[in-house]
Amino acid sequence: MGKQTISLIGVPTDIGAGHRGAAMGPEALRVANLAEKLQRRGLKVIDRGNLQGPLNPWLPPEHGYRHLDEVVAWNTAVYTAVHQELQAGRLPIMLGGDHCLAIGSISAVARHCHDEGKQLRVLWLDAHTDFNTAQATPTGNIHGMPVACLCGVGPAGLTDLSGSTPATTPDVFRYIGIRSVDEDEKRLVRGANMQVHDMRHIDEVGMKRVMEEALAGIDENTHLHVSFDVDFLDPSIAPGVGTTVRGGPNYREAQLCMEMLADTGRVASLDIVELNPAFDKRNQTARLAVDLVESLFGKSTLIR
Ligand code: EXY
Ligand code: MN
Ligand code: MN
Ligand code: MN
Repeated sequence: MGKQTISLIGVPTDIGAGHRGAAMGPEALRVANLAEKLQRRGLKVIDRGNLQGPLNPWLPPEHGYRHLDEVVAWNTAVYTAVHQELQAGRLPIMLGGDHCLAIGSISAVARHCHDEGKQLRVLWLDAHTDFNTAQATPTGNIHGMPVACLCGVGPAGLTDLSGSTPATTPDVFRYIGIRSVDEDEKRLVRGANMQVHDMRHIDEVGMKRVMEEALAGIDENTHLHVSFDVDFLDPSIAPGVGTTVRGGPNYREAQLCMEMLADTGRVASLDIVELNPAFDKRNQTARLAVDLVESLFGKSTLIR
């Protein structure tokens, strides 16, 4: 296979989040030289610039959702942009923005996989399971709901983006790094029989075995999508997120996770979400995210 062309799609909004600032994520990743670092790896990179959508009105939830109309508008734009890049044979990287935007990106990936007869596997790197519903959510923030929406549980405008509902099913997801799940959400995650590699499991068996488990069953027909919520990382190395939860993967654990994903050769789309420069120090979290993404695209410390 020849070298891939990567498309960067900026999505500057915090419309689904509980803190303002993730709208500045795309520019922080550009300032941290994301495109240049990937180009230095021999990849072709096209920066598509930023999508546009409604401003954040910063209102309380209605019927269990905050800013539902605006979230639908942003995700519709993400769906169209990501799908277009996939259809053209390019590898889209969606630069969030908050994690609600993965509804649009993964709906596009699911549609593409369905049309191409590919098997989809989604690696969800996150402190949270993002499996809430309007009834279960303690906040109404839709960035806590994308996985549920992708599995068909949520409002019509978010569950039907791909043209068929559900966009995908619980069995395609592998959660890595989980350490904060709401009580009602836990019941939903268990009920859907989701595969959860939580921090306790990483502590007990190590990142290597966790990644082997999460990648089991993939083959040459698999489209691997990585949804990288930066709050996956331990806050001591990644303070630039709105929803820090202590006890996350350290630098080497995160690198090994990315390196093992790269080794598969099957990564075909990526979200980088929840980076919040308003909480960051000297753009260090953006620079760390870029460092990890370089590893996801093959940078290695190996000399053999
Ligand atoms: N579970 C909480 C909620 O639903 O409000 C927190 C969700 C945080 C979601 C972050 C982005 O991963
Ligand atoms: Mn394709
Ligand atoms: Mn998330
Ligand atoms: Mn999270």
